[in-house]
Amino acid sequence: MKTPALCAALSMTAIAGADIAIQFDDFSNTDELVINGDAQATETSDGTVMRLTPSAGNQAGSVFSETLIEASDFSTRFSFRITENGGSIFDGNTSNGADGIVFVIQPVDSSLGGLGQGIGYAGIPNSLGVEFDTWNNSANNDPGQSHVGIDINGSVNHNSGLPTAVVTGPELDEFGDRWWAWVDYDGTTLEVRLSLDDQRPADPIISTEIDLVDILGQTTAYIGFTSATGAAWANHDIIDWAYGGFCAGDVNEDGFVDLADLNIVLANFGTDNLDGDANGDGFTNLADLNIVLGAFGDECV
Ligand SMILES: [Ca+2]
Ligand SMILES: [Ca+2]
Ligand SMILES: [Ca+2]
Ligand SMILES: [Ca+2]
Repeated sequence: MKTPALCAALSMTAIAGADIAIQFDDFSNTDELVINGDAQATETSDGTVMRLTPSAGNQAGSVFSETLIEASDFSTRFSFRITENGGSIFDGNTSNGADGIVFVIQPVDSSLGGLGQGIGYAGIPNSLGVEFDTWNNSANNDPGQSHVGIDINGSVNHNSGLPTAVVTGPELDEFGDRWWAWVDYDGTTLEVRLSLDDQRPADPIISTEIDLVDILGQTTAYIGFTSATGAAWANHDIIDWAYGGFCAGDVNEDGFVDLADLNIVLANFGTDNLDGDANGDGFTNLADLNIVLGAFGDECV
């Protein structure tokens, strides 16, 4: 399949950018962030992290981009560590770290939601949250102590009738581990991946359809994180973070647009096989080939 046109297109791929809007390898420089409540950059053995809450009771903190950023589609990757869990144990929990971390997209840079079970997110309108919840609150229909869920419009109640999703499995309540998370939204489907190493898993733990622009009421937003503590607590640290446009050409979803993706598109070319369908229109054809070539060589965030 070595047509002259294809070779020419491949040679141009060096100009393709990954469209990364936010990149923090650490948080020694927070000039481009708005930091609210009890959050502050803190030196730890992981380097200078963004400590959303310290290990103390009734804390709440948030951090957001200082500018509005495109949110109609996106990919983001971050790692976090929750340490020094302490406080009371009740409400069906078996250890005392609380309350977790929420990745949040919403339209006000100073937003900070409720303490404790609110995870710093409760009550923020026109918002999407991906919660990494470490404390069982029966009042919120939490499925157990450690879980990952999608929150909409400031509600942390998993039984609110909103298009939320929640899964158990990752043992966030082991505490002390470094977790890597990936959240990808192609304009239709939101996917969440989680791992104890920096290798992006093939399969998401959550995949759910949402209309984020409808939720936000706009196409741009402030992007960041919230956390809180209550009668139980922990340090909630974001170690590193990147955010950019959805990596459209990555049809095998391994975090890179490369020869593997090109081969998948070519192998399915002219069919309605979705494996090579980069633009989600139900067909694998020239439009998808152009997307892969346009992003060829990109590493997704
Ligand atoms: Ca909870
Ligand atoms: Ca929850
Ligand atoms: Ca790929
Ligand atoms: Ca297509």
